[in-house]
Amino acid sequence: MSGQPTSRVLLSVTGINPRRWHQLLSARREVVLEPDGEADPSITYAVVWKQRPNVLSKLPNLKAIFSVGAGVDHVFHDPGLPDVPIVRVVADNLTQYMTEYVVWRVMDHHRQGALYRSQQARKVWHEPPQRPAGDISVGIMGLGTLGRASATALLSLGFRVNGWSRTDRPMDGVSTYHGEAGLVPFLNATDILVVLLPLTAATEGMIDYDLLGQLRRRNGLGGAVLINAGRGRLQRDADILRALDDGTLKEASLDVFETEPLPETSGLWSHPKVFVTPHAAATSDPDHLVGPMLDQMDAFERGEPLRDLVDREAGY
Ligand code: NDP
Ligand code: OXD
Repeated sequence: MSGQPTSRVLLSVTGINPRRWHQLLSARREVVLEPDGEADPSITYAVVWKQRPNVLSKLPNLKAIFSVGAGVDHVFHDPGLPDVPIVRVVADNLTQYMTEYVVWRVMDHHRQGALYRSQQARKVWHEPPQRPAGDISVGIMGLGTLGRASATALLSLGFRVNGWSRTDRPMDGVSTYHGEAGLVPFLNATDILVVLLPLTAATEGMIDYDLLGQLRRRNGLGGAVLINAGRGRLQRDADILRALDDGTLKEASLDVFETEPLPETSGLWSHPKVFVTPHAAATSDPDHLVGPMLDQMDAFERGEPLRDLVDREAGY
């Protein structure tokens, strides 16, 4: 870096261990671990996960913010967020993890994992009827990077796939719907709902009792299923419990929750129809993500445009 003006990276993360991120970023850039670096004019990039509010706004020469996650709601929490480009994670490795999670959970519901686990606990030898994947429609809310990869994998397994997005996103083999007008027709044609939406002002709280009531329940599964790996605040936890208890929902797989970690008092932990994972569907792995982040910083300094930019207006 000798001969060049110093261009340092601020690492500001909450709730994740910064050690590996720090180590890998430091291989090619000088890194300042927040709370150091306040108002430091040599900092030009910030790498963040739930950054401490009002820290970025004090950096006079900040040029871009890199989110450690694909979702960026955590970046927008900051009331003093400076008006610089925000880059989010779009990476094969993360997409693969999410695709695996979606396929795993869809297959488990489709192949009646909950029933077999309960039968095994009671030493019951009983074979329920089987049905082909083609009898089941999986509806993916959020047909973006992760939704499209999941749709491709599910199609290859023989499921019927529906997709819902904000704008029109045609996809071969998928019945696509978009916008407010497309929502109810999409839900009415869906047996297993997979939520891969970002958390924005438009999507917050939308997975509620009324929405779940629109899913198709008279189907080969014997009920409607919810899988949410998007964000917890898209859903109303209490509405999910109500829907499970009155049969509006047959089962749910939840990776994300209104409050994380999921409080011990939540009825979701011990509900027999719920499968809980701790926001672990697709981990941001620094060994896969730091290299491309550093490459982007280098390319930006050569005058190339940044990729995977967040649309601040849309909020994702
Ligand atoms: P993308 O931005 O690629 O896709 C988002 C999709 O949601 C797009 O299809 C978009 O529509 C759609 N969408 C956004 N707002 C609305 C709306 N108001 N109405 C209808 N559709 C809407 O994001 P990714 O696929 O990369 O990631 C999705 C989310 O997954 C992340 O935001 C994050 O919250 C979550 N995530 C969770 C992880 C976990 O471990 N649980 C890991 C990684 C991500 P359009 O195509 O028209 O823009
Ligand atoms: C993400 C996440 O947004 O891990 O990438 O939740």
